[in-house]
Amino acid sequence: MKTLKIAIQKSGRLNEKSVEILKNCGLSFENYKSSLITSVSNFPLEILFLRDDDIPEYVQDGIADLGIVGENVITEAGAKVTYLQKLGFGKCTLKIAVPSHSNLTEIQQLEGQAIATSYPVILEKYLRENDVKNVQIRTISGSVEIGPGLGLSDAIFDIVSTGGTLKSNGLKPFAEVMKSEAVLIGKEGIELNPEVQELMQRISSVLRAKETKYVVLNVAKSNLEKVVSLLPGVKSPTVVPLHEEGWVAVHSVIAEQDFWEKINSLKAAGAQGIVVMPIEKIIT
Ligand code: PRT
Ligand code: ZN
Repeated sequence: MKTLKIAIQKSGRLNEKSVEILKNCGLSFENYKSSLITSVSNFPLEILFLRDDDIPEYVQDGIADLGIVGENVITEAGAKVTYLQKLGFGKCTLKIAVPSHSNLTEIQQLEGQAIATSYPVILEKYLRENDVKNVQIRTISGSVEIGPGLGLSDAIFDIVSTGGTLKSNGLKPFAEVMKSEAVLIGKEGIELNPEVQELMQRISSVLRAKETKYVVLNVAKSNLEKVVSLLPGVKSPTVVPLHEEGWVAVHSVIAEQDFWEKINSLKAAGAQGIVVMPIEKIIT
């Protein structure tokens, strides 16, 4: 059996969730902060811990078979890799931001201005596609948001998630350029051998479980149809009789996303004693 290698971020925003997803896949490994490589004891896999910027090239060059990294980093590196799965964490948006007092309204008005960024490739492509000319792109490796305050640039192009950093530096979002999240990547033309497929299936089942909750509730038989019509379940809801005549318990799975709305409609339809539990995995 071939031992696969997967590259994940050593430390930083994606590290914890990357480790968590692999552990939730049932992979058993030591996660020492000092180690650069670790072996999984119950799956033919080695984990490489790297700077996120290095992950796309490692995968492109086949040093690692797989990687977990932000789409922004892959696009910036221009790496030729295959996207295998979106992972639902590390979500952010890359935006151009300008000083809060600025009255720019059109991106064409950025002509002749200086923009500070750590993502010159993505910015350059965006400006080219939108036919904005003569922009000076000032590439800096960090703390981009202080650029306008220091007189280094008129605007910035950076990652925004809550927007708090922009605000506290007297900036406001101006144009949204790219959305990003952590993805599982493989070498271009990666052979989807049984080990790779097994790992991808495990990741999918962990992600599916995360997006859903297990719900058990009691309902009078007279309200059963109304309640069941609100519940999809994996196939369809399970209905079991209660000891009390005329009552049943319904077991089902609901999406995390419309959780509160669903619970309120279930209550309105006559559901009682609603118990909600996390799901570890869903194998289909
Ligand atoms: O050391 P290494 O090179 O591995 O890590 P790094 O320092 O380059 O990256 P790291 O760990 O900061 O981020 C890794 C990845 O997380 C990024 O490439 C993105 O894909 C993703 N991500 C998600 C973010 C954010 N959200 C985020 N908010 N990366 C950075 N930020 C920063 C942003 O640069 C800005 O300074 O957070 C600030 C803005 O946050 P808000 O919430 O104030 O808007
Ligand atoms: Zn980095």
